Amino acid sequence: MKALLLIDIQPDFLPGGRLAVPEGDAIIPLANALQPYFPLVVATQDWHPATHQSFASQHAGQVPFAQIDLHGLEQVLWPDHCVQGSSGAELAPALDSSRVEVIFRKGTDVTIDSYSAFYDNGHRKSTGLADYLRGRGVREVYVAGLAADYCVYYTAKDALQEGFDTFVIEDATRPISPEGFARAKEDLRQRGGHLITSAQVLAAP
Ligand code: VGL
Ligand code: ZN
Repeated sequence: MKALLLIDIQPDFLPGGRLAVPEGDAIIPLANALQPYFPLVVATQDWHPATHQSFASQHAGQVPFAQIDLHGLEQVLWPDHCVQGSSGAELAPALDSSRVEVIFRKGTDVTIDSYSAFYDNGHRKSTGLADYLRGRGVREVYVAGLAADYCVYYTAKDALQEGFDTFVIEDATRPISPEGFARAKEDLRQRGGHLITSAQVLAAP
């Protein structure tokens, strides 16, 4: 049983959004075309309280994209984004959500960021996604969405660690940093992950 994970396809990560990923909107037609090929589609939302400590605005004298130590973890400081209940935090209106069975929200704890759809960045709290997928008989996880070098990468890494056969659909994601995504892909390959294209999924029997 295969599941498609649609990671953080939200207006704040699209061009014009508060943490825009270059060409992030280009993945939406693919995300829509891919869904009918999967018996289970799960979406995630980055879903931060307005005072989330990953926001540069919460640290005096800091600017977005600086790195700090946050309670013992390396943290990139971001522009305010995906604030709970704001329009930028909704699922992107162009994303077909009719087949999305469940939405997992992450990043809700004010003190810790959560790139992965499975765990916070300290691997302290589970979102319940792994058990949900296992409960549905899922063995193969396909990952698409934003951003390739952050939430898609960390989700794929945890999926591998949780024992799922893991595929990142390369043309259905876009990075914040191309160099960061190149490193992420190398790491995922070394961990046994697969990088594929949407055409390979759409051509499957
Ligand atoms: C993300 C940075 C901060 C992502 C979320 O969805 O990749 N990146 N929050
Ligand atoms: Zn975030």
